[in-house]
Amino acid sequence: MKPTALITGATSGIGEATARILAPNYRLIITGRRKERLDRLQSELETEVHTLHFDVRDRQAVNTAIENLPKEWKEIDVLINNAGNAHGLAPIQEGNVDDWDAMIDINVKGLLYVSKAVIPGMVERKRGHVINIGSVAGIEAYPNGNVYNASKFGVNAITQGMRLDLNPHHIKVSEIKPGLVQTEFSEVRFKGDKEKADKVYQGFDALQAQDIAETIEFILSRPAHVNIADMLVFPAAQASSTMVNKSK
Ligand code: NDP
Ligand code: 8X3
Repeated sequence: MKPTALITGATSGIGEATARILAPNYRLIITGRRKERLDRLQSELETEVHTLHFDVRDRQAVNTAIENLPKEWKEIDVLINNAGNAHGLAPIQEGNVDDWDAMIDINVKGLLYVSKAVIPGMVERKRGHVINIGSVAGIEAYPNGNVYNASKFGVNAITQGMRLDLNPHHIKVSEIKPGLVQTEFSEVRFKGDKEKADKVYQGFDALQAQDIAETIEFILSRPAHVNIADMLVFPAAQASSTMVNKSK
């Protein structure tokens, strides 16, 4: 039987592309809040798919969904903690506290809730692989990024901690830190302002979700004795959080 991978945030961007690329070799548990998108993706993927519909901020909903997985879906081999977003882009003194709550609650606490629901089973089985989607924003702050940066620095710290704590249990832990990827990310950050979002990716060739999905596939396809612990992936035009060559 194919191994089972659970992907959070599979309704768009990196998570959706990852589901599509893993489908030939994995059974998939795909999760997100937008149920109709999960249903559509399920109908398009040529593998066994189970959908779970929850907000990662809702600890009870996360636990209930994962505890009540049908028996044949309980053994999760791969967890891809991808769900997340930026909300707003403002100097610290002008930041919207609801945006701050959303970023900490989704990107940090949501990742922890899903991990806590899935990892104990991996420990019991003494096998598994956790891939956390961090960001260049988690190793280098940028102007107005403040709390989004904090959330991704948090993901970086959690990944390092997971790798130490899960080492005795034969569980691999990896982090991918993408630079600028053209997804729904900026539309969410700018609260649906598509024009503003599109500007982020003008003047250079941004990464596409497929590029990150391919790195996930690469990490998962290494032999059992290899763990790609950490990967920083930029578009060729990007040199740092703040330096992008937009002269195209
Ligand atoms: P998208 O906005 O396209 O996708 C975000 C995904 O996260 C969606 O499937 C969304 O599903 C899910 N999600 C968001 N909030 C919640 C929530 N509260 N509960 C459950 N699911 C949620 O963005 P990306 O694909 O770009 O983002 C994926 C990850 O990559 C994020 O962690 C992001 O921080 C990270 N990243 C993105 C970069 C970029 O430039 N795009 C660069 C570096 C890292 P739904 O709305 O249906 O719940
Ligand atoms: C997403 C990349 O630079 O917009 O994490 O923060 S950035």
